Amino acid sequence: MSLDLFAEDDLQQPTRVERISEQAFVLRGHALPQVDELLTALANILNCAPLRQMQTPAGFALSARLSSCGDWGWYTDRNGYRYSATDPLTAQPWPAMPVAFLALARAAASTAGFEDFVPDACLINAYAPGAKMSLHQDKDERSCTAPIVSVSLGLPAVFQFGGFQRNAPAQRVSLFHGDIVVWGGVDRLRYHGVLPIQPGHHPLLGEQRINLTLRKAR
Ligand code: MD6
Ligand code: FE
Repeated sequence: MSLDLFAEDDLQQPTRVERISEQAFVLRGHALPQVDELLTALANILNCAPLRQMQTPAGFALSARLSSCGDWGWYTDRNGYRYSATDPLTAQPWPAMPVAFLALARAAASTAGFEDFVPDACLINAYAPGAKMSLHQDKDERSCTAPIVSVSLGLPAVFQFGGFQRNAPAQRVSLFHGDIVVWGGVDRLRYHGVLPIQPGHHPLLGEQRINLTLRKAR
């Protein structure tokens, strides 16, 4: 399904909302009006909580580099996966969630039919060409009623959106700079991932893709 909407502050450019499942949507270009603000806030966050390579409990390195902001940050190392209130790398609290992130996430969630979304965690993934995210479920959050809002910036990606078991067939959805994926409700626990990022150069972000996923962790 694809319909044209005219958002209030997007300079009258049509922005498409694509439904990829019952309660999962791709909001094409919905982050574009806020990109400058998002990138300024992001640079400040990464100054305090740098991107870093993380390890799975089994000892495999994630190919994307990660950081977080908000009350809770997501972390994985040999001791397991968890949300923590402090950054293990710096022993400091994670940087605060920027108002621009909160406002964008709230608006996107509402467009997708999830009212009053107040994320308390934002996971930041940075992909260099070749980096990927294997199929996984987001199930470390305490509440499964809140949606997840995922903002794509920089190089494009092919997003895999699967079923409720890892081996179920997965749709492939191309995501571009400024696109937002929102999902929740009956689709909240679907397996999903990102195929290896293709080499390329993005005018604002260079040779990388940044993904922000905003969640309610607690
Ligand atoms: C990514 N995203 O797009 C990885 N998780 O880089 C995710 O793992 C993800 O995009 C939950 C909801 C939306 C997502
Ligand atoms: Fe995920």
